[in-house]
Amino acid sequence: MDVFNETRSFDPAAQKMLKIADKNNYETVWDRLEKQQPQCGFGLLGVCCRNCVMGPCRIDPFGEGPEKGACGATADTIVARNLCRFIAAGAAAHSDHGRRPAILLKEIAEGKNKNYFIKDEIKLKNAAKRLGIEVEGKSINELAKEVAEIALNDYGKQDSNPIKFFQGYAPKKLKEKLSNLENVLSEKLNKRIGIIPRNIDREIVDIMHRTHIGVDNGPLSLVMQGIRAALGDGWGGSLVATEVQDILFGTPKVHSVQANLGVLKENKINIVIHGHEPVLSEKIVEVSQRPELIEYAKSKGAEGINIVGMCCTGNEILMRHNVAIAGNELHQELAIITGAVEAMIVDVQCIFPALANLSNCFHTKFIATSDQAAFPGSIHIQFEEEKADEVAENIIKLAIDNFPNRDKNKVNIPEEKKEALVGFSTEQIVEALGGTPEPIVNAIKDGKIKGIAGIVGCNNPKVTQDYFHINLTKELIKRDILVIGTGCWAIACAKAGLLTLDAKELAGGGLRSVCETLKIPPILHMGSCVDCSRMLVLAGAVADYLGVDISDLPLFGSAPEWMTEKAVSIGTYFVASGIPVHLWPIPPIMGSQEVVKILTETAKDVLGGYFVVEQDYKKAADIMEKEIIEKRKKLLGE
Ligand code: BF8
Repeated sequence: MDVFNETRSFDPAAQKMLKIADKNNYETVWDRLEKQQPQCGFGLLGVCCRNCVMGPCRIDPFGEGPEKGACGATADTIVARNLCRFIAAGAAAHSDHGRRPAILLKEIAEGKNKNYFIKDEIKLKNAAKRLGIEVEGKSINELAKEVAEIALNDYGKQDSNPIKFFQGYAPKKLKEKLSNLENVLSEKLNKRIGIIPRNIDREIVDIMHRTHIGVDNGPLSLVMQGIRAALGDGWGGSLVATEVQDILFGTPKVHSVQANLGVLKENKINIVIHGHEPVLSEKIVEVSQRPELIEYAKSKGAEGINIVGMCCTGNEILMRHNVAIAGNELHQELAIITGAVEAMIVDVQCIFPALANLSNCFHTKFIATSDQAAFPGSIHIQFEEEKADEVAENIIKLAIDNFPNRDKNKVNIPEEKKEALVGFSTEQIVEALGGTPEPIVNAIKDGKIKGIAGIVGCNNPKVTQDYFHINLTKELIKRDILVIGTGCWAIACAKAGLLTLDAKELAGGGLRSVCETLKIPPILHMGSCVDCSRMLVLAGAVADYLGVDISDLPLFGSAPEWMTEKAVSIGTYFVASGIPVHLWPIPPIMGSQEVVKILTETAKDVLGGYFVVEQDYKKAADIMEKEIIEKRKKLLGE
């Protein structure tokens, strides 16, 4: 038994690969994190300010050193400003992702891009209706242009009205609640407070402005702007990404794929697509099936081309195609260490720059493709939407040409892989329910299901990889709580074999019977991290169906192994939409009692959602279950 590697990952495939890494001195994220110890205590508490060059300043949390920065900013101000900048970066990453497909949709509608076409006309029409567009008598291209223009306008308009995506998709009570809260807080602080997003980009710029030295120093005012930017992500940028990608590439349908490093094939050209944006990877999947490329692969001694996903690009592709997923965030280096990857193709977000060096230990071509992302040491092949077919073909050919360079002595593909049922878009869940949320509502009323937990987020080498994800999920289904989720959590569950109909055996009796009736697993994969918007839309649909606020529903969120700024944005828009959220590790806010109070107590009073931090998965499940039971009772008037 390798205890050391068991503390690094819960995944047997990862443990095997880490052994190989140790033996051969291949450096991984775990090694680099170890070298960072001890990490900066000021940074961990959020009390370090680098927003001007009178600094960097830091506040002594024990009251023995400086209590204020050079400008006079207190720990409360500094922590709130840092939190806001975290949210701004996360919301920017998600929302900028959404902009690309929206621009592409417009270009297709105008006939300017012939590489792509609209796959899901029903989704387009539904989106148009939601956005208040008259559908009758219009062509598909006319509708696509209007939807794209509304989306792009939500990024760029200068009036103060709510963004159209929020207006069209958010449930009634949430809109009322946030509008009332704006008035109440404005009166209380004697200062105008806005919470409903006016423009997806503007709320992010607003944060960068107000966190500049000498602007907003009020913790509550700052946190509210953070919430506004996060709502602009959840009900804006991420929602645009999900909706438009569904229109372009098809709304996911339930199907089965395989997950974990065992999906790499010894006899095929292995191409790993990693990152977040599916525009190029959709093309790679499509082009890789061309007979002439398969023949070309055979001419180099391979039996074919094996495209597999990693992280959220992987999730996007797996949701819409029968494409296996090699792993989540902490698997990205391990995939290369298998020695069997001809090319790792990356776009944006969550991609370790360390992949460049590691690839040099193998024959793997590390190929960057986005104009926004540079990875020193990588090969850059610029992706352009209008040349998508050509770029995809060039990349695949490069991978094929690299096959003869594979060193058979270095190939170590672990056998681990599991079947996983995926593709649970909101539409598929509603379809499984027979067209209305009624069966789920009834199951909650009957007590067969206590409520629903949405789990999201990353891996973080500070937490044993997948340990919290898997154990919390099992604990929740055992307690008759249906679990839905996205991102690296979903991949963790897929690798652990939890995304199957058989997983109902691990569920409590009530949830098991619901799974049997509806023929669904007790754990539903809803997509990539931008697809957390699917969870919002689903929660909103149930709230509107019952005529209640989302905060009245027995729901709880969790990000048990989070690490990115995007995860903070997601957690914040869940909380702002009325869903309490559990987090582990602790976010860098503990240096301010006031910010902690706003996020854990004030938020509960005014939004219904709030944050809670817990390191132990059983205790986290206790907290979630208790709240869910209370909400359920209240909802039923018990
Ligand atoms: O957007 S879960 S590590 S891959 S941030 Fe990144 Fe976190 Fe994974 Fe996807 Ni989401």
